[in-house]
Amino acid sequence: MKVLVTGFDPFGGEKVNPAFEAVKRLEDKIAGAQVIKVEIPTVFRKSIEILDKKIEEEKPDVVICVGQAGGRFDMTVERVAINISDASIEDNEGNKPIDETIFEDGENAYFSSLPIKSIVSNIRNEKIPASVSNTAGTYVCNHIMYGLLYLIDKKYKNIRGGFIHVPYLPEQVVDKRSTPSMNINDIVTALTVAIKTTVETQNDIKISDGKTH
Ligand code: PCA
Repeated sequence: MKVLVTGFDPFGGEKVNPAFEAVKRLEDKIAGAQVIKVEIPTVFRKSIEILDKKIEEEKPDVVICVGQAGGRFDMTVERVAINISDASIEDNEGNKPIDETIFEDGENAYFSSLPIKSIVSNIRNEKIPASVSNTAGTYVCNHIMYGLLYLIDKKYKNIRGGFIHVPYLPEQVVDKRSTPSMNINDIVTALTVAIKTTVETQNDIKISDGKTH
């Protein structure tokens, strides 16, 4: 089995992105699966084009995209991506789409095809905080998750894919009061668990991890 894992480059004035910092530290083999790691620019459209090329080239069985969610305290496994971009800041090439449809011929939303509940449960078993998130936002992370699931729906039917957001690293919050962070080793462990769980789980477990708001 082959797993393609992507991590975004730094954006929004940060010097690092914990997503690619963690992705590049992953083992090359996890649960018997080959792990391919790739850095993706935080740029609307281009990020999806690069992902598409990489999928074409590598023909993975699983694709997991990873991004930074500054301000969140835990690992958040995204449930859904929506067909809209509404940027609050420019991307790394100066794009700032407002209420823009990602793919005209796509569904309004796509659900992750990763075993999200099993992933959350197994990360928590490692004593690392994790939860299911019901919004990946409307910036480049939602964009690439939507693009990935659109591509899977349109041309890579047998691939399972989804998205995981990770908190800031401690070094990023030195000058941000009361902002949560997670150390790199825990993020790497949590992503490793997510990959292992996806490789080993076909049917997700049914446990509640919903929210009232
Ligand atoms: N996080 C941003 C885009 C790139 C990243 O790592 C987001 O959550 O949209």
